[in-house]
Amino acid sequence: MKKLFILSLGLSLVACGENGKQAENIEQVTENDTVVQNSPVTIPEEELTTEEYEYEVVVPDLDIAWGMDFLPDGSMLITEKNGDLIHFHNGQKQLVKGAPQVYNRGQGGFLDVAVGPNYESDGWIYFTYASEEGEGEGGNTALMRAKLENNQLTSKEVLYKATPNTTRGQHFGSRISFDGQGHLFFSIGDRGDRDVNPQDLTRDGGKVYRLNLDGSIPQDNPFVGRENAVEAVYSYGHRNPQGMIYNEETGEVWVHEHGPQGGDEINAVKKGANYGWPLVSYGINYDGTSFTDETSGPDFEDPLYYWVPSIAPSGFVHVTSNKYPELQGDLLVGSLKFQYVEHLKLDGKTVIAREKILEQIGRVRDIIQSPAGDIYVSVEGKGIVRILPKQS
Ligand SMILES: [Ca+2]
Repeated sequence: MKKLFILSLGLSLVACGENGKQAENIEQVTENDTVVQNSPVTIPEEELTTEEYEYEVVVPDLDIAWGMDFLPDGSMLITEKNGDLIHFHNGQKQLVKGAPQVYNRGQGGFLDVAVGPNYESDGWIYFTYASEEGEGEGGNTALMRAKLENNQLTSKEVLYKATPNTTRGQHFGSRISFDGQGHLFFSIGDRGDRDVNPQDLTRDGGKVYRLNLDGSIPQDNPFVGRENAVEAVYSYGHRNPQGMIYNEETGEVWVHEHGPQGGDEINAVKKGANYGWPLVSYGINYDGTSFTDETSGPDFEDPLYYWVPSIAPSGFVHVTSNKYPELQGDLLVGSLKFQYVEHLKLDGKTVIAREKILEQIGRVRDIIQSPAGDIYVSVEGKGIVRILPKQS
């Protein structure tokens, strides 16, 4: 555990997780005006409140709509895990031709879609998916960009393909975000090989990656020039990030990631930082045994927030829209396991409350805010729904 320096008027909040571990949040404790420590927060299940929201189904009859994004004309691109790319336009679903060939196994398949930041001038759309491309049996996560012309993907370029291929079905990631400064971030999970991949900078998996929009490697990436390092890596020691946002207020990319049993995390991604998996964690193994006694350490970046028990997070939004005043400035996270959307109230970078919305809606796979400021949620077996703002 890191040492805490508690001085004069530091605001302290103590919360007990179900596993009996105690977390202290020392908010902006300072020593000679230097921020010393900001320990991770957890809020126990008993304090999770519920709030009712109405919703309407916008795109019905989808299987596992893994990712979605809006084009400038208000139409929507939707990835189905099985490999289908759907263009939802004027209330009609159209199957787009030329979608990437996906390795549909376990948690792998067609993953995220993100319309590029310069789409109106360059037409680029970005995709992540599990791919069998390259040597060896099985697959690994790939990033492609392409253009949409006459209901067909054209100008396809594979910008990244992780190696090696493996037949393991776990932890492909993956989400895509842009930082508004010409970079693309995407995630790849540890591929079910936790003791080999996440801590090894020469291997893919268990990482957050940063590329230029054309797929080239930014020369100021943290491991450029290090011998045998994967130079696209921006941060490491991650388990399986399936939610990613660019937080415009802090200028940071944030991810959430699945923990083992307990220990799902929200991390603010910092250049070159190690997020600790599997050396430190607030979780335990699924068989109840502990794989590490350490929750924190001097070489590791602490999470901003962690969940015990795990909610199995997928999809992540930082709400900037003023259509939902009670959500504005806060985070929304989908729960696959408990089948709701979690609203995390933020005070700066500190989570101060948890609220369950869309209770029992189904396994929540993705959440986005549309350019018009509406919030859309992808629910497995149901389709895509829009959360209706509360009438004042
Ligand atoms: Ca961690």
